[in-house]
Amino acid sequence: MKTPFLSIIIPAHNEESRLPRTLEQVFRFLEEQNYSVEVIVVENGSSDRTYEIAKEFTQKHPNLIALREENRGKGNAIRRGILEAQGEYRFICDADLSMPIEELPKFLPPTLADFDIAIGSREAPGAIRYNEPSYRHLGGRAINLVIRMFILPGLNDTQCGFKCFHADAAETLFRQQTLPGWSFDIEILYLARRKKLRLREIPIQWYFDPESKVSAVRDAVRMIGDIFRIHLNALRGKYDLTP
Ligand SMILES: Nc1nc2c(ncn2[C@@H]2O[C@H](COP(=O)(O)OP(=O)(O)O)[C@@H](O)[C@H]2O)c(=O)[nH]1
Ligand SMILES: [Mg+2]
Repeated sequence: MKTPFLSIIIPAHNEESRLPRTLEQVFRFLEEQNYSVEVIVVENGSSDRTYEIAKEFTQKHPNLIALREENRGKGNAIRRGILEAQGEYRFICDADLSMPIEELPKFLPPTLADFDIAIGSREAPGAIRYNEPSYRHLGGRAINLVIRMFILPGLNDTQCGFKCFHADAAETLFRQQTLPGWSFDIEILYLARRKKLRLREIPIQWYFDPESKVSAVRDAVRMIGDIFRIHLNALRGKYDLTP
């Protein structure tokens, strides 16, 4: 296949219940688009049939690639998918489709122009959150406050699972990624800012899904350690930060 316009990267861990419906919705949507696209599911560490299900879908959809990553963690899966992708634009998409796939054009030309990275935001003006219990929203806001105070001032939602990268930005940033887990977004956005890439926040519609793999307390504590690690890496010259 010649370079596709778009690669959609779906990280999947124990997603046998959510993945089939998501893939069906994604491919139904893509049938109506007039650009070339590849879809890449990256599974790791599952104890269920997630990978087998993705493989089965490849028989119906030749532009679907199912990858199994050896190293654990969402960050490792995303990095593998992004760097194996060929698309001019590379879109990360959570397997629960908590953002309806119909929102995708907001992240792409011709709707969006002059950007290197476009991140879905559940906080930007115009965003709508559906069904989210207030304790979850509050927890998320507390984590975001820490992120804004210590590493990414001004960014009101760094953890949303829907982000689009131009191929050049994707290659530059993900080759430098060191974090294997949930905090990879923070490292990538930190690098993007230091490198003065053009970052856009896209307000989205977002539906709360109670089936979450994030453990509020454990992952929040780990995230604080990861913020520290990013600053340390930068101080030690581990990143290429030239704009
Ligand atoms: N490949 C891979 N995907 C993961 C891992 N952990 C989470 N994910 C995926 O990350 C996405 C978001 O997970 P979800 O449980 O919906 O988290 P939440 O919406 O942030 O609460 C889903 O597509 C998960 O399958 C992991 O260790 N490996
Ligand atoms: Mg989710």
